[in-house]
Amino acid sequence: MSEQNRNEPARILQLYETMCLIRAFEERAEEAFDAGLVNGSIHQYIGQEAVGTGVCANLRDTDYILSNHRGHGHSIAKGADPEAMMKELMGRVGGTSGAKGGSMHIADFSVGMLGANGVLADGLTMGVGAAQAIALKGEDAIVAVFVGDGTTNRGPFYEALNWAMVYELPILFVCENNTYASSTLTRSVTAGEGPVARAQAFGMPTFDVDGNDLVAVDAVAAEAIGAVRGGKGPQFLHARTYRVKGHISRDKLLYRAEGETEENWKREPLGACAAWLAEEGIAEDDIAAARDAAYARIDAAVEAAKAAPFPDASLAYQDVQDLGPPEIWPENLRMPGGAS
Ligand SMILES: Cc1ncc(C[n+]2csc(CCOP(=O)(O)OP(=O)(O)O)c2C)c(N)n1
Ligand SMILES: [Mg+2]
Repeated sequence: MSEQNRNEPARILQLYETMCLIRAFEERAEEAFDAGLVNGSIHQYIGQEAVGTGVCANLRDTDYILSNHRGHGHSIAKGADPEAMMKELMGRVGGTSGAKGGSMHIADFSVGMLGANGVLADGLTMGVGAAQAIALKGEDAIVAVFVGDGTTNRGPFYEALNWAMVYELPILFVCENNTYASSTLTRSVTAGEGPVARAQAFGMPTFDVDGNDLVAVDAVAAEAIGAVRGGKGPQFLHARTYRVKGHISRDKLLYRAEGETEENWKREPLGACAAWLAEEGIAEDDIAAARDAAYARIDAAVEAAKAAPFPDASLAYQDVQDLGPPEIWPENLRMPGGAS
């Protein structure tokens, strides 16, 4: 895409639709969770849609991403099929990970989505591994890794940044600073000046952006990704945003100040993007149509997931590694007749 096309309203309208797809997915996923259709827990991306969307809009199909526990939005933005994702959440046949992963282990290698991950910071080290593989094989691709603000207090964050710099790997680190780490205000447990200063300590070029502004994220991501692709080594993009929903869907937000959520809700990215599009001359009907199309697609995904069967129990051990020798498996994991 040429630089003139970057702020093209038609392009931003498409990205707005992607953000709506993510928003609709998260809302319907919560409804499905409340209805008892989803096991485990779900971490919603509501309020952060502009980050994943703006970054992935600048990646190629052949590029890779690594996600974290809050991975639905990253997956959709990279092109994963929301219907297969909803099936994964509900544990049905056709799920992205064969119904064995659930919300925190969505992966879709066909679109370069190498995996969400429940262990904080492990996406970073895996992303560095993927970037190292690209470098060794001489592939024309890059990796983007999404990491939360709280996770920058974990050791693997430093290992990952250090290794990436030492080997000048083709990787973009995207720090989504949504203000919280679970119920903790991240700044209250973080020494120093924060994620940007920490990345700079490794000599890594950094970018800082309003993560609720899709147009801004898109532009900054283009610059940062351009630098990675141009052989300038690892880059660090810090996106300031806010997690308007709870850490998990059942979080009652008791640790927040009165009015805090409402105040931040006024800055959520979809409304701001719709206003930008209207100012740029896109008809209200076209903006509404993009939103409606996204919700219709997700509603159909929910219906398809509900209608899909659960996998046959005989598949439980397929694709599962490292159970050890069958004789040490617990009784309830042994297959009838001793088959493995
Ligand atoms: C190694 C590890 N420690 C703790 C947890 C529990 N945990 C899950 S999410 C989370 C907070 C993460 O905060 P942040 O990195 O800011 O991401 P956010 O949830 O805000 O997107 C914690 C402590 C975990 N999953 N993995
Ligand atoms: Mg956070």
